[in-house]
Amino acid sequence: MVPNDLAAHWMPFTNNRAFKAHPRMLVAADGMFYTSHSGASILDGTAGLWCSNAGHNRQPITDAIRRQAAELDFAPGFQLGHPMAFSMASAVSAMLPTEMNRVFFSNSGSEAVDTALKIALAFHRARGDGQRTRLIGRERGYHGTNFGGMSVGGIVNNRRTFGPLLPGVDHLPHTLNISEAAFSRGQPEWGAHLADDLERLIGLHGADTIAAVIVEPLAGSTGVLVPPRGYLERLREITRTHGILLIFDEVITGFGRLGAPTAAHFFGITPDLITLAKGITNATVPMGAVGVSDHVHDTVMQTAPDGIELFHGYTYSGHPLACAAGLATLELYRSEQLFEQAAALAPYFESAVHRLADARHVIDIRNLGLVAGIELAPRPGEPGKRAMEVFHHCFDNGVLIRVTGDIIALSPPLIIDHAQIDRIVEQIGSSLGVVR
Ligand code: PXG
Repeated sequence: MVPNDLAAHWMPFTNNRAFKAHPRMLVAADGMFYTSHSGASILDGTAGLWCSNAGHNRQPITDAIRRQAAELDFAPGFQLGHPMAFSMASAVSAMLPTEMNRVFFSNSGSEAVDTALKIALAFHRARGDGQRTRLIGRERGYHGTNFGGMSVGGIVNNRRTFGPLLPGVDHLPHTLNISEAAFSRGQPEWGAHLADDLERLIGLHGADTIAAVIVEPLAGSTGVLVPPRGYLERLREITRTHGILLIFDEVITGFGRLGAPTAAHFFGITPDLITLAKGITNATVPMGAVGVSDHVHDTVMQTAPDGIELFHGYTYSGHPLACAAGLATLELYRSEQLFEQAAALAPYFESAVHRLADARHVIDIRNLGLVAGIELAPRPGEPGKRAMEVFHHCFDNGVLIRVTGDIIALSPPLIIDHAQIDRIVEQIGSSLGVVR
């Protein structure tokens, strides 16, 4: 083994050639900080990848994983069970809206999304409505990288290489409009009418062909798209009227990101299915989940013939280590009141990020909960370059941010304090002063 040979690892969503020419490695993490391979301390402005919500190296979680590995490392989950999976499902469902009492486990957000889409199809078929197979996503939506999620997703670079994808998919328009809603604080006033586009798609395809609509309540990956006031309410109303299931992809918004257990709580809107991952185990062990409303679950169960009711699952659905990590994580969120803490921090965070309104290159800032997007004007002829240089400059000066295109996205651990928020904002400000 050659420890410093970088060739074999084909890195995900990475400019491999650039990285391998100039590697930036993380070798340790604790609380709000990473340690880089050169020993530098890096303030984590992104909770890893929107996932280490309680901060890093939290002892109750790492202890639980250690204990579980020594006690029951793995148990088959098909036709057999182990107690932690049932406890974890109960703990997750207790955190979900009251009508949502069933949980199906996967190992990632992508798998949670494909699971939710399949459950939606199974639901309609169970009702004798098996012609409802169409799935509606949204432009600029990100639902992971498996075929279902990629198909309902709305990111051209993630789609164009991989053929025709799922048939029978259509997309709503995205909700970002900088000319109407620049520098909005919280939910923009403009844009609720964009949900009415669903009526157009229903007119085009027929409601009786549509199984589900999937959206991120707040779109993270494609640059922080905050839902306009009234938009999600309207989507809920239209889907309910037409017997279409509504799926909230809460892989990012679940577990306190908006200062509530889920975005469904935050917005007061209950979808039929919720996809979760990331913060479910504080990102320590891979795990995803789908929260399923009772009416969806019961319909599938009640009409299934004797035998396996849903032909779906993964070797590692409800893996013991993930369940142990998840139970310790949910308990930590509760005992430290981290969702409430995030809600309390949100106004300070909002004022801090909006201080960058006059910084060089900035054309928009938008925020909700502990999420912010800072959009830069692209450098002519070099889209994405400017933000990538800001990313590198921040990293080399001890602050981890995330960039997508020319948008900076911030999503710090919920344990961040005021001084650390200021530090991140000041670093971005000075990096913006340096890049061309
Ligand atoms: N849905 C949503 C809303 C996501 O944000 C996924 C599904 C897929 O999850 P997995 O666990 O399969 O990766 C995601 C993932 C970024 C970034 O920087 C965001 C994600 C992943 C990696 C980077 O914005 N979100």
